[in-house]
Amino acid sequence: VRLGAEIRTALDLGQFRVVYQPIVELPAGRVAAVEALVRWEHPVRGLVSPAAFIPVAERNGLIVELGEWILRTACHRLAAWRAGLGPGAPDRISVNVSARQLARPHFAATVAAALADSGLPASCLAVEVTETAVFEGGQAVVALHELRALGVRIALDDFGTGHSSLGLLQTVPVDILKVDKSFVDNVTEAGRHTVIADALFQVTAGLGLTAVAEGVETAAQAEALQRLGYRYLQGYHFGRPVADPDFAAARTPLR
Ligand code: G
Ligand code: G
Ligand code: MN
Ligand code: NA
Repeated sequence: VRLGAEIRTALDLGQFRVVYQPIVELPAGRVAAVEALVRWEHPVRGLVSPAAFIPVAERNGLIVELGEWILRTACHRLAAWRAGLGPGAPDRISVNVSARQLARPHFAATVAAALADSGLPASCLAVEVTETAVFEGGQAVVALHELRALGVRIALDDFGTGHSSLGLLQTVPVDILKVDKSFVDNVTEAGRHTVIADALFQVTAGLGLTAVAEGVETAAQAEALQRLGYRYLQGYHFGRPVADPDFAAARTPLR
C-alpha cells in the first residue's frame, strides 16, 4: 500500500538507479553485452529489491513511467560507453520490459524515441520479456514485431519457467533465449536439469537463435555449459550487476 505511493515520490526524487551485469562470450571472456537491472536507493529502507517493488509498480501502473526511465537511462549509458570506449564497449544492452509496458499501444514508438534521443543504434538494444507476457498473443506480440522491424533484438527471459511452450518459438519473434538459472544450478551433475539445459541449447541452436545461460555462479557450471555448446553466460561468477562495470578487466572465464 505504502510502497505504491512511495514509488511515485522516488521517481520524482530520483531514487532509482540502473546497474549493469556482464553477459560474457566464451571462450575469450569478452563482455559481449550487459543486462540493465533497476535498483531503488530508499533513504529509510535502504536498497529495495526490484523483486519487491516491480510487482507493485506493475499493479499501480507506474511501471510504464519507471520502465521508460530505465530504458532511456540504459540507452544513454551504452551510447556513452560506445563514445568513450569504442570497440571496448559491449555490443548490446538488454533491458527488462514488463507485460504491462509491452501491452500498451505505441510501446515500439517509445523505444524508437529512446533510441533516437540517445543516438544508440537499434541493433545495440535487446528487450527481455517473459514467456508469460507474450503467451496470450495480442498487442504484446504486435509490439514485438514492431520492435523487430526497428532492428531491436527480442530475448525471452527466464526461459523454461513460465507458461512455457516450445510452440511459442513458432509464433513469437525471438532472437535470444535466456535459459533460467534453475537449469544451470545443477548442470555439473548428470540429471534432469542437465538434460533440459542440453535440450534447450539444441533447440536454440537449431532455430538459429542465441542461448544465454543465466545465474552461472561457479567455474564448474561455466565449464559444463560450455561443453553443452553454450557461448554466452551470465552470473555472479562473471560479475554482479554494478553501476560501472570494468569491461577491460582480465578474465579467466573457466577458473
Ligand atoms: O536484479 P534482481 O535479481 O534483483 O531482479 C529481481 C527481479 O526484478 C527479476 O525478475 C528482474 O527481471 C526484475 N527486474 C530487475 N530490473 C528490472 C527492470 O528494469 N524492469 C523490469 N520490468 N524488471 C526488472
Ligand atoms: O528475471 P531476470 O533474469 O531478469 O532476473 C535477473 C536477476 O538475477 C537479477 O536480480 C540479478 O541480480 C540476479 N542474478 C544475476 N546473476 C545471478 C547469479 O549468478 N546468481 C543469483 N542468485 N542471482 C543472479
Ligand atoms: Mn532479465
Ligand atoms: Na532471467
